[in-house]
Amino acid sequence: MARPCILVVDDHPDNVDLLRDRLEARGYATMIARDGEEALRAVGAWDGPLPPGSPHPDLILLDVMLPKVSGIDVARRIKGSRDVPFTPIIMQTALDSTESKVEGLDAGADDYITKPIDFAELEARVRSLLRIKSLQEVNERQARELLHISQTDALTGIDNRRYLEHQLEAAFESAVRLGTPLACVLCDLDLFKSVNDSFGHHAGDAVLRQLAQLLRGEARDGDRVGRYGGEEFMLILPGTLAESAMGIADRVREAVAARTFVFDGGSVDRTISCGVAGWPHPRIRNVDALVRAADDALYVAKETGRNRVVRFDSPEFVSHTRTGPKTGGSAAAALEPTLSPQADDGTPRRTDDDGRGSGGSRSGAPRAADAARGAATRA
Ligand code: GH3
Ligand code: MG
Ligand code: MG
Repeated sequence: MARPCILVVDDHPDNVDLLRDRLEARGYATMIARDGEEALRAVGAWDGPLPPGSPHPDLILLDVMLPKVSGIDVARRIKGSRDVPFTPIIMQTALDSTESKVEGLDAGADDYITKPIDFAELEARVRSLLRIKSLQEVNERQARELLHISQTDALTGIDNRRYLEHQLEAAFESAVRLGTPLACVLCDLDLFKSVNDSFGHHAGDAVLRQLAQLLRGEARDGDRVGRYGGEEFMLILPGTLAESAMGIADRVREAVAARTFVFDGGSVDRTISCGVAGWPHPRIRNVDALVRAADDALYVAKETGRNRVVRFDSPEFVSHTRTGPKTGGSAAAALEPTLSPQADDGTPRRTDDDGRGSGGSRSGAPRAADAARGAATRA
């Protein structure tokens, strides 16, 4: 392990020399700052964060009386800065100055030591704070890992449903605030059950993993791709009109159709169907309506033959909704609630939670709109 590095902040050259020599003799690396400004620069709290990879002290030994910026202000600024990782501060105070000890601790110092410095005591305090720092780092790493796990789909490694919904909420809010368009694409593997049935679950899992990577590869910076459930994936496309999203979804559809998915012991070709919806749209006033619209469009894509992209409210969508599907009769009933009159607050009113029926081939999987409606009910 690298030697811990201590930033000695003191304007008296004799003190600096003494502290540096003693600390280095005990195996610590040192950095020196001779005033408050230099100290703040050394940790990236003066004019912006340090460039990545710059040396950063593990602990700061800070004098109270300093030129330019006082030790108290240095402590306050370091502890108040989001750019500076947790760095313990030991304040050096005069023996008789209770006031500056209190002020230093209140400003964020983690400990203090009185002058003249007793080196055995200083070393013990340094060791103790470095222990706390490494525990803190373990905690932070674990928190980052937990956050990542809570946002990631375990099978495919892309965003999970919970995180997608969070991102979609944020994207929708931002679209409404800035008046920029937002598109949502739901993609569902066609006849995927037969992959499991013919080749086993491990083959199905491999297909899902490869599809996730393909979708991620097709996404642009700023887009989000996640697994919405089972064999259903969502693309969130900020700044994209539904019409442009149709082009993107069709490119993705073609890429999937051209792809052969491989697994242990074989390979299989599959296609996807996509439903596209976008804001602004007179009937899409919130995230639930957006997801429901994309899901209704996906349903029509399935009903009209699969390996297709359908946009919510397109002429094809409307005519299919009017005439009803050839099989099952479910789509018209399913769409009716979405297309029913708006509620007083302008949001589409869903009048029939069970109107979807079970015709068509999507009956086995929970529909995204159903889930979204469930979420809305819970909210
Ligand atoms: P459609 O074209 O109508 O979408 O037909 P489909 O066969 O894709 O749809 P269906 O809803 O009948 O079947 C979805 C299948 O997806 C059934 C389920 O076992 C499978 N599936 C869902 N999640 C996973 C998973 O994590 N791994 C594997 N291997 N299969 C999964
Ligand atoms: Mg499917
Ligand atoms: Mg499905």
